[in-house]
Amino acid sequence: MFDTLSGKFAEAFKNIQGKGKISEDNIENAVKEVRTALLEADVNFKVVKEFIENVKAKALGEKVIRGVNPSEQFVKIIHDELAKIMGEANEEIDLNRPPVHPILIVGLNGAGKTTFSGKLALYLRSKKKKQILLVPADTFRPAAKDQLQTLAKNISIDCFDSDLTMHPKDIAAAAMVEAKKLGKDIIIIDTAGRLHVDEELMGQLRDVKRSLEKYNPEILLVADAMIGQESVNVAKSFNESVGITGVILSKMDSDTRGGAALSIRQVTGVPIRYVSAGETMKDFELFHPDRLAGRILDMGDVVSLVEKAEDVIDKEEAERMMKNLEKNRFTVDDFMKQMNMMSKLGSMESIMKMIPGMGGLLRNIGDLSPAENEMKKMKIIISSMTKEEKNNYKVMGPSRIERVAKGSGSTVQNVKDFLSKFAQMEKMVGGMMGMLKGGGGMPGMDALMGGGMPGMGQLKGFRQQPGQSGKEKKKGKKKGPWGGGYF
Ligand SMILES: Nc1nc2c(ncn2[C@@H]2O[C@H](COP(=O)(O)OP(=O)(O)OP(=O)(O)O)[C@@H](O)[C@H]2O)c(=O)[nH]1
Ligand SMILES: [Mg+2]
Repeated sequence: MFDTLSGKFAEAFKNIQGKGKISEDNIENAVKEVRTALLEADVNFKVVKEFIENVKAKALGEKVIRGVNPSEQFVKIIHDELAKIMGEANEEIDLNRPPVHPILIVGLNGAGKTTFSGKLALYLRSKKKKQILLVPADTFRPAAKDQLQTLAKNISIDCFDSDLTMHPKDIAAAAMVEAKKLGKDIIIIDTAGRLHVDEELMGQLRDVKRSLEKYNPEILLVADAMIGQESVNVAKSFNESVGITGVILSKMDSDTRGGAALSIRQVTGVPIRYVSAGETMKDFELFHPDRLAGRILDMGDVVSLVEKAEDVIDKEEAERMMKNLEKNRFTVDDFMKQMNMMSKLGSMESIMKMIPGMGGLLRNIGDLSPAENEMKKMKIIISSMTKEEKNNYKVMGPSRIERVAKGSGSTVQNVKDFLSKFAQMEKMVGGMMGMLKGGGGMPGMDALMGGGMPGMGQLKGFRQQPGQSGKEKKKGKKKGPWGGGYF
């Protein structure tokens, strides 16, 4: 997502690097490149035009701030304007409405309505402590009811047993009654999709909306980010014919150029509220324009990374590990648990993109899958080890090594390699803890990130790639606490 756009922006900013101050002359090329980058990302041309005018006006009106160089100033202007066109800050749905509050999910065929209905239900229950009833109301395609029921069962959320011979507006009314009886706070109504914006469907949705009018329903449009500009037109049509209160961008994990995210708010005036990014129920995020602008400009998104980490990291487990580390104990079992926590945060690539400056580095590296595969192989080897072995790998003699190799479908050499790498890591961890106790201070973020994350050692070989700044090259030579390059 946004990879090409980020790369193009980085190129554009080179135009002003090293310039004394921003002038009409020296920003001309940069602005031109920014414009092309946005158009190529499939951003609506009117949005681009306004964006460029605002950027120019701001850049030329900007006072020269002592100590801030022009290219940094320019990047800041672009950042703020990007956030502005996407809506500045997150606008979540109003959750303080009296129960039962209806949420209607609408959108084209296959946009991801049913999937999103499940994700939203799960989020509202686990984060907002709301009682939810899911309501299938797709009367065009009977199998849609089964799909929602199965999904609801998987996440243990109640699903209304809709009578599909009824009009969706009557289904909604019946569901409201049932929800009140069950003490629910919110009902999420999953509606039918059509291939194109179609008057019959629009009429039906208007009827449902009208029947719920007194409850002030939330009408959320699920827009497929993969179809770019087209999803902007869809949002416009739905808003004009039904009236929507929010947009959800779905399939943001796919190879989208970003046009939908950057245009919809500006074109329709309706806020983008959530992002659906993946097929599992947890691939759900609040839409934060400011953070997204940061990600697009390779500034990372540390706030989201920390929030995510707080969500998935088991605090007690982490504290137990820390205590062990203080006693200079670092076992294979600990290593496995750390790797599992990492995987819960997402793919290595998605984590790295949230770290400032890593986006550019990633573009040079290209593919992180070798490191990711290496991690998978290690996990398989570890899972073939016994508890005793995981607690003390030094008991691993030739016969145990052979058994683990067989059990994990790897070679004796693979297992030996893993053990020697682990021995190295253990030594490094010991060294790091000694340093901490000796008052040497925390190793810097760079050290932690450079070699501390399992799999990151893989990056070492790529650090000397052309196009990198001298600063990054120098950083690459530093060794992480676990030594880096242990793959
Ligand atoms: N990669 C990815 N796939 C998604 C996402 N959301 C939905 N999908 C997939 O897209 C397909 C359609 O999703 P549904 O949720 O059934 O879409 P829908 O809008 O309910 O479709 P209809 O009810 O037929 O109109 C399914 O294969 C989903 O797994 C997403 O955020 N990312
Ligand atoms: Mg559906």
